[in-house]
Amino acid sequence: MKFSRRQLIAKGAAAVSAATYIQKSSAKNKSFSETTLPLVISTWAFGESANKKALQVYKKGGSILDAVEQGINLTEDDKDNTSVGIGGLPNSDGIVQLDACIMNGPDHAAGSVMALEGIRNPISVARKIMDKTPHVQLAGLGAKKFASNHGFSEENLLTNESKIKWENWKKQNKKIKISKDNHDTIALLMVDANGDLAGGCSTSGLAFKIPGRVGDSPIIGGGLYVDNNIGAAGATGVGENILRHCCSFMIVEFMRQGLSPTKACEEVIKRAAKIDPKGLNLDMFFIALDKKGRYGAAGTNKGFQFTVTDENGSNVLEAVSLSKGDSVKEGGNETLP
Ligand code: SD4
Repeated sequence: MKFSRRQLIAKGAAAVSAATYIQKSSAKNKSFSETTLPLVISTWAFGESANKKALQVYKKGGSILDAVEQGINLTEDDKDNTSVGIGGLPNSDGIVQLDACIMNGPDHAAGSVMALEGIRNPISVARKIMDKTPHVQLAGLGAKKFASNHGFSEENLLTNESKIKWENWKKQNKKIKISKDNHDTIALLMVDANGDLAGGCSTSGLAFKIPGRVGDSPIIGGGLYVDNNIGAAGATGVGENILRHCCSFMIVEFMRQGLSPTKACEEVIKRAAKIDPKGLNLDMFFIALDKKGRYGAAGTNKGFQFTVTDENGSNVLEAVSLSKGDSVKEGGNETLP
């Protein structure tokens, strides 16, 4: 039997058990299905393999943090993804500079690395910073030295394909802009069976950026935020915009105020659009997950997909879009308690 979103609310879905929630699937997956904890959510459709890996690691006894890290490692190791890890598009000098951060809910610990060169797994370096130092963030050469001292091996991250794209960009003297082709940052959020949360975000940043430029992805509260009492949020899109509005932090704060994950993402976009001269032209996209396993997503434009995975499988869902004229899709399960 199918219920509309509002009917579900009216029917008091609060009766659903602590770890089981009904999910409204995307247009692609029209039927209702159950989701269980642990649950993983990540940006874009390619997040599916990272999500699956994260669940696998957790099921084998890894911590939620191990799950997040190793899930994201999979995307970082994928040379076909030109926005994350090896194969990432380089800066204007032709050098791949990576940004990442990781955050653990239970102890509110965080690690972050930015403008890291020559190391393919910045999320693991971020975790090492979190675990082994009194600091949260390391940048550039210091970060690289730290990584080398902790056993990370150095390699050339610029693949031939990315090099060709950079050379073409130079020839055409193109502007730095974000497009579907360079828009594949991974933010991954996980809630375990106890309701503990963790998250990570990893990117090569905007293609052909000015050397040393850092976006939102390694910034706690910008590209990622986790509050174990409430929920977690992650971002992809134009980091300059996401950063200026402290978006991931604000999403979690909106959830604290009682908004559903999807509504919290929408509200942040509306708030930013209201005060920003760019209005809705901010090119930013968010995923959010709360402690109970409710999830949602929204973006300034249509086309943003996110992937939700639990032990029953994965769903690639369409996020709500706030652009004028875009139809609003509901890819979240926030109708639940
Ligand atoms: C950045 N937010 O560095 C990243 C870019 C991105 O998919 O999300 N690309 O601004």
